[in-house]
Amino acid sequence: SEQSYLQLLKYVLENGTKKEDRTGTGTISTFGYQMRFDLNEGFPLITTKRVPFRLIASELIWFIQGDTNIRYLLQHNNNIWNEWAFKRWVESAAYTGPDMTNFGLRSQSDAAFQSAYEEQMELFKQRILNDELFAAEYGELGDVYGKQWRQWKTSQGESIDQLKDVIDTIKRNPDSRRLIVSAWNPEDVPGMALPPCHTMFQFYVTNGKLSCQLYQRSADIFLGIPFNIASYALLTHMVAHECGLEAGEFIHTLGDAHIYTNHMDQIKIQLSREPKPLPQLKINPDKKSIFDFDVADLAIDHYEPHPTIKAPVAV
Ligand code: THF
Repeated sequence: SEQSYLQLLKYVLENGTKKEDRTGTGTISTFGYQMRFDLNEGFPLITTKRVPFRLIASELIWFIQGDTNIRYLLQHNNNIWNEWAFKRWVESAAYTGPDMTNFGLRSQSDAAFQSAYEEQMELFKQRILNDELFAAEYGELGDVYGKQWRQWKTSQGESIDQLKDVIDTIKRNPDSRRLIVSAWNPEDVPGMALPPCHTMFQFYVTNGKLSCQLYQRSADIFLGIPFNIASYALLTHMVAHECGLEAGEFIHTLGDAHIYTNHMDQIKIQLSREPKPLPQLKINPDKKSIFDFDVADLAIDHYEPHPTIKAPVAV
């Protein structure tokens, strides 16, 4: 239940040690942690703050389609990957606007810079939406999840559809202990803007129920984790739906589990709140294959969370 997540927040507040990080923001961090969510208790969308389900659904469908270009996300009014594409754009030779070096940190401390950044980001988004050639070049995030899940490159120049293969195996041989999808490709990692945080996941079938365990190497506990829990819970439900199984558990295993130091006030507010009952997931029963799903086929019922808590994302 949601308590597992709230306990994680408390655990890292109490046991975390100060640790510097790639983004320069600063964190308190612990190593190695596991949470379990029984998907029969309700859909694990956190209620102690509002978590936007439609962003989770459109991001997951984007992964499942094998798409790695933020254009699809922007067309669905989803801005969660913008910073990573924007970073590539402002670091490219073609960018001639004002200097955007280190925009993530600078926009938090410098109001004049922040308005210049917001203006450049808006121009960038409009160009991605309206200019197909620009989008093909600068909306592309490279070998992120969609690519590794659906078109893993082999040394023979072929491509492996890990997600389709794992679904086929669940149907044919549900007892398999090899129901794995890996996003971590050691050959690609040095050249990646953001090496995958969700390193690999494994499915498991017993008593007609499908469970999923994710190993996440790096976990942004306040902003990312509520998204990640809901996203993999949703994936588990969708794969179970296609395979004629019930959903079992989602097990979330974390490596470097950290709280950014600029999320502390937000976490105190969140921990002062009482969790509400978990909502229910509704999947369009007419859709059979997860590869045919659209955002409109997925909905959340009876979700009455506490209000949104805003926080800056570390880039
Ligand atoms: N980088 C960092 N620092 N944290 C992450 O969680 C993260 N992700 C993905 C890639 N890099 C990351 C991107 N996922 C939000 C949520 C998930 C993200 C990125 C950003 C976010 O800002 N959520 C806001 C709402 C945003 C909105 O409404 O537009 C929130 O309040 O939850 C790990 O998967």
